[in-house]
Amino acid sequence: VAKKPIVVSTWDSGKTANNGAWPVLQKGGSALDAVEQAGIFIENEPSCCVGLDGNPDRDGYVTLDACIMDHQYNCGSVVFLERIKHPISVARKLMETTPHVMLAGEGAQQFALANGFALEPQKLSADAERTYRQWLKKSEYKPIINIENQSRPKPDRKGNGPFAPSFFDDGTPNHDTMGTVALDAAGNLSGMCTTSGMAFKMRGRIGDSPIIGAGLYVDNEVGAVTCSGQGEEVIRMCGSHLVIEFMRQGKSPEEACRLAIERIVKRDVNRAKEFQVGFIALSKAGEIGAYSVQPNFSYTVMADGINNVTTASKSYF
Ligand code: SD4
Repeated sequence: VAKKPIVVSTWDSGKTANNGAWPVLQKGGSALDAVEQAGIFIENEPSCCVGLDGNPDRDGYVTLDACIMDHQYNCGSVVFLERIKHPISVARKLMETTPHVMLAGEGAQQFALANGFALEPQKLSADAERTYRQWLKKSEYKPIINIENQSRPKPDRKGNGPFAPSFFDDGTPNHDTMGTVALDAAGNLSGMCTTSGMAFKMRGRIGDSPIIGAGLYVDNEVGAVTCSGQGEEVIRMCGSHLVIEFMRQGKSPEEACRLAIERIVKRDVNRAKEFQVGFIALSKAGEIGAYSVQPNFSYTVMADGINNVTTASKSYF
């Protein structure tokens, strides 16, 4: 159990997200403000996996999904959003100023523009452009198992940078999502998830990340859960909500994540060898747990001002 406030984010690049959240939490700010800042920080990070610098869909367009949820079941989500830098803030605006929970595509973009968000140029980052061109040679959609830490070399193209970018030197896409959950000094939980989605997805494809109950769920009586990996597998089991319900039944965060992963794998164990899903869970009491299908699912915990990358100690395979 870590001392609150606490912020936990997926992957090594969770360090950047946590760095956005921490100043808010440290000052006694709300978990909601903290997770929004986490989203903004990671959406601003050019060498990381989410936001407008992420990988495009198979037609060459970056389409973004994000959601946010507070301690009172308020939630907001935007999907298939193009040319807007901070989908997480659009999701929050939607949550706070409209009766709706989800907005898609053109409507989401219109809403963003009406609320003062700028329309960014339609263009790929240099890295995404290079990766996309390479992908076009075969144009084969094949989600890559997200793995960081020990099993692959740290893929730093420029020879620096503390975390894995959205693709490796050989052009293989890495992950493309950031999930963050936080517990503030007042004892309230919130969470967010932001993504450019699986690289080279079909145009219009939506994963789990912006779906409340799949990529994110917060129940202030119980805990906050988010995840990363193959979104379709998470959606069919309502992954994050499932973890919360196991926690409500008294399971620890790690056990709850394990049970949800087992549910996902059980559908087809052989197929599960080909994909990754990893959950992180933070309980109301400040316990943290994680579990994944494949080994080496990393996440980053910040408490007491220390931002620490760790790897889920257990996985299904
Ligand atoms: C998706 N869950 O769009 C996201 C992808 C992801 O690391 O998590 N990548 O399905």
